[in-house]
Amino acid sequence: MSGVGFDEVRRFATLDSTNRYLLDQARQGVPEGVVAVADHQSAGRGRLGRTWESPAGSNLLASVLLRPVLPPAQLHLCTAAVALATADACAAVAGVAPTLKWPNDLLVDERKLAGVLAEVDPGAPGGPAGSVAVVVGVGVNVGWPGPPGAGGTSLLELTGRPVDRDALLDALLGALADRRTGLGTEGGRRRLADEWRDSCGTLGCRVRVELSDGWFEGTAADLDEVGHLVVRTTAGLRAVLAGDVIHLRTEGPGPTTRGQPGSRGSPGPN
Ligand code: BT5
Repeated sequence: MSGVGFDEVRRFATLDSTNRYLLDQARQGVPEGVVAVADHQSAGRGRLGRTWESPAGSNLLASVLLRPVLPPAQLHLCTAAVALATADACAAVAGVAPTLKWPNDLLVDERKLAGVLAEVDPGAPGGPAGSVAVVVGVGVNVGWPGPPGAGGTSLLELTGRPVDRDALLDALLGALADRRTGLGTEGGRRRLADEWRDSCGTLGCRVRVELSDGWFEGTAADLDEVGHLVVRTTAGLRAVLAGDVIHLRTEGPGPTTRGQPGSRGSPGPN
């Protein structure tokens, strides 16, 4: 394993969740940079209580423990750092260049290749003063495209050949090293936000934003300097801190893309 700065990769045949495992480790004070990888998860986590599925031995399931010193409003950038590193790794190892869908998906032709989940424990001991423990997990569909009906794809499906999961992890950790350092400086965070903006396929799309208490539609206009999505609505610009985004279509000429009517959002605009 050559990922600079990630010296300890803990490998497991089965875990309930690599995120859960590393959050527990964080509470026990393990240092930042520890990586957990599992061949199989019995209770893989998605966002908002959803599950992440993957048959044993088919996909990359990994989490890293970060302990950045950064303003709480900028914690989104940890997700960005891992998503960008994952996209780089897919390009380097498989020749596949996904776009990022805000806030946490990697897509190829609107199909989900990978998902990122960041979980925070502000009270976990062991980091530098002012730091917060953030576990960022990523599931990359290497050989299995996700459950039927979920709209996923895999590197195998996209390239027609098997892709080595260890090589992918190695490339991911290598691509994360500088970005991880950048999380600790203002300039580094600005660069990350810029990179995220450049890679974010959500910008320019007509979107439906599902929040815990409703939904609204608009056009994704920008990512602000801390990674919040700025949506233009008929009532003006609105920043979204957290939520699910559905790409309805690209504004202007261009193909219609996936439109999945929300099944979870409560009815009515927010
Ligand atoms: C995510 O959630 O996309 C975050 C996924 C993070 C998984 C990693 S694996 C390593 C680490 N340890 C964990 O326990 N988790 C992280 P979300 O946006 O909520 O997407 C979840 C939804 O995607 C599910 O409700 C399914 O509809 C769908 N789904 C489940 N498994 C999938 C897969 N392998 N590929 C594509 N879609 C999937």
